[in-house]
Amino acid sequence: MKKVTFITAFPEFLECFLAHSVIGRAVGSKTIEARVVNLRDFAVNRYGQVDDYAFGGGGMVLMAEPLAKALQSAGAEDATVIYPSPQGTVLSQELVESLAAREHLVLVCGHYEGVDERFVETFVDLEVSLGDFVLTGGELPAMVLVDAVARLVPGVVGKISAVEEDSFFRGMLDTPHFTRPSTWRGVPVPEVLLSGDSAAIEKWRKQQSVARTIARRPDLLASANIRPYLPKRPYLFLSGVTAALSGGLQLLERPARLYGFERILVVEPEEDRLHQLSARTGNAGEGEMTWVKFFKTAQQAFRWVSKKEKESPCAVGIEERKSGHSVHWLEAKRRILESGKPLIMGLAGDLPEAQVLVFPPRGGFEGEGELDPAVLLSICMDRFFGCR
Ligand code: 4G0
Repeated sequence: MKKVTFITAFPEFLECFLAHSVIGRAVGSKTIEARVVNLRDFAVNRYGQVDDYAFGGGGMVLMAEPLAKALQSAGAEDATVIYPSPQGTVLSQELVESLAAREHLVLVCGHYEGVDERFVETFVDLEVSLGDFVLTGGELPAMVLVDAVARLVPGVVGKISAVEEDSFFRGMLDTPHFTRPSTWRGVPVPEVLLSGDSAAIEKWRKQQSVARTIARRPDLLASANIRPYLPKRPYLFLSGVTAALSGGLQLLERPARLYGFERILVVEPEEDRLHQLSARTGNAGEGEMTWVKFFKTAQQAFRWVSKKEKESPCAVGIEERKSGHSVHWLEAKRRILESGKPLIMGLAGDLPEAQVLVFPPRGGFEGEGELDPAVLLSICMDRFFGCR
């Protein structure tokens, strides 16, 4: 967004917003070009009338012609015309990001019962709502939207890292923040923040984000990328049979890396088959000797993880068929976060010791047979650890 135009019957209302603080500086430095068009300059009579009674009863409605003339005066041929209204699609950070890529935004600020629908149909590209509540005018939502978009424009917010961090930790709530004094009215700042131990601080902040998201906005977990919030990288667990099946191990290596897994653990009690499997991995000769680890029993694999992570792991089993004990993957995602333990993910059939069992994926078209294990595990890796 380089240019923004507000069309409003109350131009004074926008002055403070455009003159002060972060937005004020962006406008002052011409990082953003802002214009306010006074709707009353395009009134239908010399009394400055821009609204009229709604046909069929109801309150006042902004007339189409003054709005159309105001829009024309804004030179907005290539602009994206946005109309804030309670009937719009709800604004989200995703929508804010896509709007930041537009050159010129025009915000049409409605009042009373809104604007003549014929203007909306003819000129408005996007009707946007901030949420399910009603305000006296569209000016505040227009300013809110522009504020959210403006902070994504390079040069508007000084610390670009702050903006980037928001998107990296996208989808989870922020951690609490504290500043001096270290004790205020008898309430101390959490000790860890004063410790100078940056690893411990990082860990604490992630725990806080997780706890708050689960308590306040559990709905966010559905689309949140939880990988950055796990205390440790997860492990992928495969039995020898699964690993061998239609080249499962080779197929799963790349996705396991893509989704940030620490290791693939393969359990095969039979010596010959173990040798065959290990010969087929890219392990030898590529300087990645230990990315796939082989064990004779699941117990050994679990003990190896416990020792490495200094904590017993939490095993999550993906079912190939729904059983009575399994949970929805959203519930599993929550439990994984809450456990705070190193995670081992595999097929339920391969992991009799799994603490959490997850329903198999469903497409709504049943009766097409079970999925190939590599496909099944890839789908689940994306559900649990994919970026949205
Ligand atoms: C259009 C947006 C604009 C129609 C605008 C009101 C809340 C929001 C306005 C109406 C607004 C929001 C039909 C009352 C101006 N209030 N939730 N007020 N009607 O974003």
